[in-house]
Amino acid sequence: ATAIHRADYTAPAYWIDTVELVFDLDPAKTRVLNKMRLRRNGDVAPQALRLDGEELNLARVLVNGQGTSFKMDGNQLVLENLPEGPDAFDLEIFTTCNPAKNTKLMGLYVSNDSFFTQCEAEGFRRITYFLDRPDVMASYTVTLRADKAKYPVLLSNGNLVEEGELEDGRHFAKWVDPHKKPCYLFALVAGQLVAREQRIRSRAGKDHLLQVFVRPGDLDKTEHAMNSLMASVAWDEARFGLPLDLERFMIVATSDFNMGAMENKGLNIFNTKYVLANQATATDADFSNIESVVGHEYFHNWTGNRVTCQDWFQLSLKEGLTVFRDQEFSQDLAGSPSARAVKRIEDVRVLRTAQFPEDAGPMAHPVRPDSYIEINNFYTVTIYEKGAEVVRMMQTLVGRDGFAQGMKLYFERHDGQAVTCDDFAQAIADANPQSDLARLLPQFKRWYSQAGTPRLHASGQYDAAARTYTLSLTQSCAPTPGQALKDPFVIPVNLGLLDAQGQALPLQLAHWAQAETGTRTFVLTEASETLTFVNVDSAPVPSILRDFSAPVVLDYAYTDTELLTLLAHDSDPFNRWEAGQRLALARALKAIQGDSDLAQTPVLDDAYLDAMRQVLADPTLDAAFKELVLTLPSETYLAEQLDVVDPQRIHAVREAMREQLATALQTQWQQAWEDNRDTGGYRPDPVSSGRRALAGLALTQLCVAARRSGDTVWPGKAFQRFKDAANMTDRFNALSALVISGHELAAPALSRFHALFKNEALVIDKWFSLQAGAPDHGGHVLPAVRQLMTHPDFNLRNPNRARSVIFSYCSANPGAFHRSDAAGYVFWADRVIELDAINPQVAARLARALDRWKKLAEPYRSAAREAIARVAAKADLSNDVREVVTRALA
Ligand code: DPP
Ligand code: ZN
Repeated sequence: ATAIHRADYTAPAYWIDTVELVFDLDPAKTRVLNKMRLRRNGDVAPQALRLDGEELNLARVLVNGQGTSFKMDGNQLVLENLPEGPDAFDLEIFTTCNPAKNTKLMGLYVSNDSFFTQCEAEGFRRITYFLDRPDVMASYTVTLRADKAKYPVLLSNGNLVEEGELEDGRHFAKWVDPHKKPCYLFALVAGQLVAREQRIRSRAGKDHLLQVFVRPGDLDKTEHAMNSLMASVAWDEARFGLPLDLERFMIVATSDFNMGAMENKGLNIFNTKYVLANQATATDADFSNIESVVGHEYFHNWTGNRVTCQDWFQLSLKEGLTVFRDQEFSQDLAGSPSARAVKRIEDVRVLRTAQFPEDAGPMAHPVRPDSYIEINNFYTVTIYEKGAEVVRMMQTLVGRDGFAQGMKLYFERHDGQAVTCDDFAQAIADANPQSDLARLLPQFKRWYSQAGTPRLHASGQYDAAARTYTLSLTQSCAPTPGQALKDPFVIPVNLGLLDAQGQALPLQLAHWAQAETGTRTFVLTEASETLTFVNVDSAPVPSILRDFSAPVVLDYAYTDTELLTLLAHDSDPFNRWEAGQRLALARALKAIQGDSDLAQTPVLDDAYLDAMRQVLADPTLDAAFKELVLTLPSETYLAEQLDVVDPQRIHAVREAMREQLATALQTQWQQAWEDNRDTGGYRPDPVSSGRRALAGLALTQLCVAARRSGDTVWPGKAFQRFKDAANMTDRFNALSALVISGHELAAPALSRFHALFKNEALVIDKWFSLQAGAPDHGGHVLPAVRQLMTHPDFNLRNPNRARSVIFSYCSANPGAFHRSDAAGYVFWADRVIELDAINPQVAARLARALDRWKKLAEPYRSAAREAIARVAAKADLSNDVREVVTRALA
């Protein structure tokens, strides 16, 4: 496998204007007739046509209806004797493939007796020979033929123009997509499906048909997805003036899917996990994820499909922007400032627990990478979530209206094109010529080219006599693979100052005519800068990086007193939450780095516990916010703060903190439970789901406290709640409380849960995941995981199921995975190898579980390296896994 470099990009030697595809669908042998109209790209020197293909059986190639000579070069079909000159010519290729044997779930595959496709990034070449690159955009006409009884529904992109009967019980459907598209947006679906339908009229007065297709029996779980789709259509028109450009927009759910969902033009294909929900089977988190993923895929229709990527190095052009859009969508739907802040905190938590480690590890890469071996490995939190932060910073620098203007210019310039991240940034800047973004654009774009999480070091100096406050800001960024030195970034720093009582202080720089109140954005561009504020009446507490205005680590030596002030009074909810996290973090790190006996020396002091008591009892705070503040930093986040990681010590300290918080705040937890246990008729809105989240945390804490005291009342109540709950959120939270607290009632509850939901695959995923992710008590989790893998419901070939057991253990349960006997790593290596033979994309994700092995303390470090080396020593690894383990060992 060789690396592909961004610098090597050249335009395609041929354009494909039209594609006519005819499929004879059969699980074991599907026949594909591909008739294309091509022409030479006059801008490129004449050369052979090289078409990509993978695992195809080639039967025939015709040029302008005549047989022609061709040769194979690896996976490419090479045609050298094509008509010369600028005229278009026809190329007809006839191939067959075997969808039933396609366990990679890329290209055309069978799931539950239906056909689905996944073509992003390079799956179309598994369907037919093609110029499988996003800058080749063509018009598609697709005819599907299949047995009518087995495959009554036949779908592809665009509009249905014809359908009818064929002989032998077969039928056909013909679809025409009115928009040109790159082949990664091609899709087809065939099977026994039913649809929820909704007709809508847009603001512009156009009528559209929306459909959500699922297997018969799942129709009662499609209402939320449809509502989310309607909300998405309305939002994109209202916020960005972007209408739905198709008469018909379809979503189809499949239970076998590598990713979350896919934005194929007019025919989105979704993992069932992000479509199916009703209150009996889905949690509030599921409802919220469905809303954002439906939004995300829908928003791609403009940011991704109408304007697509020139090459896959530009992936964040569509993904960072579309994540930003789905985040804004969810925030706008959430409504209240508090609910918006909750969403922001959740998003930042993902960034910090997943992207920051990626940026500090062996797979670190810029938002726009310079090279890759396997593009599937670059669908990362850096491309998606950090990419979204980069777009968010642009909006901060040009303002919300300025950003909307920038988007408008972007579409005016580039609609129908395949473009680059530069083109996007240029459009936003050009629409805002007076902005800091326009002034600083080349430097700002370092966010696209430099990997690594910058550190922002801040320190403050108050001069009482001069009534000045000097804030020094210094930035740095650690080396990442291939990038030893970094130039300074453009960092928008949202700032406010508080006095010791928590009142906002006016902000006034020396050269300002007057003071400002509230939050101001200061744009840091140098390695070091100082801000001197004048007319400052008392020593301020700085509230830095409000709303997390840049994806950086902020170092500021806050005192406890300052943090308590921010926690109690900051007008910025994000920094209130952050202050609480910093208080917990400082205590956790001290205990982790010390060697105290945790049974003797409490990790948490009264100052912290009192502050948390006050938060819990504060009637002005929303339950959702309280739940976030009262949730301790994760083990993964704690590990990232340390140079040398002892996962067992981290786990022990965090568990001790949890127990202490549970015991010391029992009265308040009981009150929180009583106040929030009944949220009335189920609605997945932010207020009531916040209340359920807080009630769930309270119940867990009360069961944890009971474990300590031996009390049986709260576990009994949790069991009762588990049995009586009127919705999955409450039921699952009660079950989790028993599992997390390690109570003996967990076992009967788990078996009852399985019996209740044995026919609901997504609920059974939760059942597996909860057990594989449970806090380890004396090493019990790994044997339990091995046992789960022998359960009749376990199936390694189904990505959701594999993730629910193996990933929940290896990637999401550090305290159970990092065992001093190395058995967790042995298990990991075996599963990576086993999965790689089935589905390399999923295997490579699992391979990333040991990304941060170099930080581990002994004996974990050596054992982890040995496990990675064992995987790397395997001769026939996929490119996907090979790239991950090679980089890990480098
Ligand atoms: N493009 C898909 C998404 O992020 C993933 N392949 O929506
Ligand atoms: Zn996307």
